[in-house]
Amino acid sequence: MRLLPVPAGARVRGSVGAVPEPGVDPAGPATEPVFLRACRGLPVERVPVWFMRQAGRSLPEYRAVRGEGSILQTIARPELAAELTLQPVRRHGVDAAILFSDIVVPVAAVGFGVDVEPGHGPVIDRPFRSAGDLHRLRPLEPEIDTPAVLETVRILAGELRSPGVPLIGFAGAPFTVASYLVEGGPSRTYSRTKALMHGDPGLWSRLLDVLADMALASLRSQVAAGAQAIQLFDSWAGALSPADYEQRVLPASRRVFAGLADLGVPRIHFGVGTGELLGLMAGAGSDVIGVDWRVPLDEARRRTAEHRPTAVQGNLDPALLLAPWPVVDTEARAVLAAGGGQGHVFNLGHGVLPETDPGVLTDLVELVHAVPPGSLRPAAGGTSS
Ligand code: 1CP
Repeated sequence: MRLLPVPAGARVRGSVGAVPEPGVDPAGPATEPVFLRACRGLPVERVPVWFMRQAGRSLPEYRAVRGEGSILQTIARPELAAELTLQPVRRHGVDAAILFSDIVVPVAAVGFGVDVEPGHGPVIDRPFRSAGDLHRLRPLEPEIDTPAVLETVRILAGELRSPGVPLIGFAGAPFTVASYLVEGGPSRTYSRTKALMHGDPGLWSRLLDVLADMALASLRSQVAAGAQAIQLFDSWAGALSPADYEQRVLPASRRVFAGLADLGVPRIHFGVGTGELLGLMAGAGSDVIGVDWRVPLDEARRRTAEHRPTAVQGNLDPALLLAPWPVVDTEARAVLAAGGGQGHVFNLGHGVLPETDPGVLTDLVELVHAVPPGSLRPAAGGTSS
């Protein structure tokens, strides 16, 4: 497949619009993309925006080229994966691209026996049940085990250089990946996972350590190949009590963030339903805290202030994109106001729903870009407090 270049300036706003001339931006180097500056808490000329699951079934051009079968096969084709990553950048003019991959790619790559069923999610052939399963999770050697992913990152780093749109690399956090391995697939209760966590704490902590090493190796390799920021998805951490999270999950995630510190790229930490965990999650050491729609961003800043993350990311309820536009407009402006205009990366509270009208996403990007950050009241209890 031939990659279509990102047309200079078309919808890609990274290099057009109200960007100050080089050298006159008090925020620092005007050449640093607005998404990266927002992640670092620096002043911005507009609030940057991207969407979790921005690639995918909401886009007709995705359905046109994606084909049948498991997305693992798609991820194994660098030109196709790069094209799918670029589609939402071209269409919506978002301020960041997210690599087209999946959180189960590293465990699949070391041969644990994982597939991703269309419309369902990851499915494990032989779920993780006992200490005997640990040897099935050998250390990840990214250049050998996931060469296609790294080739995709390299292609994208080249394609995105001139529009100045950063690429976000990602990995699943140890808990969320462990939940798939132990449950055997998506779960509502995480009962087997919690039973293992409490029934055999030693094995649980060894499992999380192995998965932390894998996430770290994968993320470091993505950054080395050209990713300019990373996100650790602990999507299902919200299923945990604060005590379980703190004692049995947080240490492994903290190790992942600490192991990335020397790279100097913004590190984002995200989970769903994590309102009661935000303070603890901030203690894992990310630069940016991703927040779902249940907690307003100014309140999220208060809950995480002790650890001084440089930015918050979120948090419009993705379901609201199916409501009439005036609702989207009002709610998006409320998110912007709570975000306070600085140290805020606009996003949804979770991934784009497949039934979302892509035109609404494009209009939402325009709206976010049109609101001057200076007009947004400073967030109470912000990071400077
Ligand atoms: O634009 C993008 O974000 C696309 C890249 C991407 C990302 C960031 C994909 C492709 N997957 C992911 C991460 C991912 N995968 C997460 C963390 C983000 C989140 O919370 O949504 C999780 C939990 C998964 C696991 C997974 N893979 C699920 C969830 C299952 C569950 O437990 O409810 C599903 C449905 C998949 C399949 C998948 N991954 C990606 C796509 C485009 C799809 C759907 C493809 C298909 O239906 O065939």
